[in-house]
Amino acid sequence: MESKVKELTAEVGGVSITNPEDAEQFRLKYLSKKGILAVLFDEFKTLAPEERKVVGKQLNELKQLAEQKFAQAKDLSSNNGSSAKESIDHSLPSEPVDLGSRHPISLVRTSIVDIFNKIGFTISEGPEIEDDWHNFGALNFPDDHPARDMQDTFFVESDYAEKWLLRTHTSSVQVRVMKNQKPPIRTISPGRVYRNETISARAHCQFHQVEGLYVDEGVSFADLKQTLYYFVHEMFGEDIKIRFRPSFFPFTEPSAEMDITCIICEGKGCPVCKQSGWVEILGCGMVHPKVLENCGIDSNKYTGYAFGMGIERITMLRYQIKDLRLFFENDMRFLSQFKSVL
Ligand code: 2NM
Repeated sequence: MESKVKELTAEVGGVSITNPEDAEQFRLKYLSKKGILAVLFDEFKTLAPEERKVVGKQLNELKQLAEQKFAQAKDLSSNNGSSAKESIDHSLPSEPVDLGSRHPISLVRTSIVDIFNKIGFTISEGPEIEDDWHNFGALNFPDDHPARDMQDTFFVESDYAEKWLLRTHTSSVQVRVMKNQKPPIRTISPGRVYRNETISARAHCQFHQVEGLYVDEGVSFADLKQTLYYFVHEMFGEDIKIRFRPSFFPFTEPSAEMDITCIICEGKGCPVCKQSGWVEILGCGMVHPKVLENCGIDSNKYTGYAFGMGIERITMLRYQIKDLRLFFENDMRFLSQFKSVL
């Protein structure tokens, strides 16, 4: 057996493997379960103890040699790509990457936030599930106000005494700010809001708002108008005209709605502005003294203005989108038309 092992050691040492097929042949012949080495190890078990000592060492060396050969051959085949690698032209342009695009609501929200940031407004955010006090009570909505109706507001089932609901405006965030901070307060609250509306081209049960609030000593309606002029001119351009109409909200007194020149027809009259040349873009007013007091602010010392706008409405005007449902359907044919992420 000793000479057989020696012979085989020479044989294995002399084998040259140059391709994967040879390597596999080599493995089958020497290293597989029924290969030459396995047979030798079986034979080894039958030897006399003194013979085993010598042959065992040689046999192990043979096994190591064979395994080494096979391992080297495998290295060789995985390195074989080297010739293929050299054929890659590194100067070729790469495959185009499909970039995502920003949602139009996000684009417009970002522009609005940037415009108010520039004149010192902070951003405040708050929960989308609110209690009745933050969404209605503190904001001077009477107990029998229709907005509190199940038909208008989504209530959340709860075991608490307090009614819980999906916020119907982001004024609830500003109630929290007024409770937690001292004037001067200058903040905007962008966010998603919910109303129990029948879904159509002009209404949805979820939409987005930006509300603004400025509370300090001596804040006036003139300050409000000046801030909104600045906003409209930044957002839509210097040529846009503005008008205020008296209105009513529970949380402001006096209250107004603001129209701007219709940006579709530039004021000439079209279906979007119903031939009037004007489109409404926001509601505003002086914060009701009761609201200030409800939030722990002295209404003899401080006054404030507030405004609120729907981001969907501004986005529809900006991009001439006629159906609000498009914002919520995630149709790629719609979404991919907007500015890409980079
Ligand atoms: C609007 C219109 C008018 C408003 C009021 C307040 C608060 F919290 F200060 F009372 N925040 N936002 C407001 C005022 C919102 O949206 C059409």
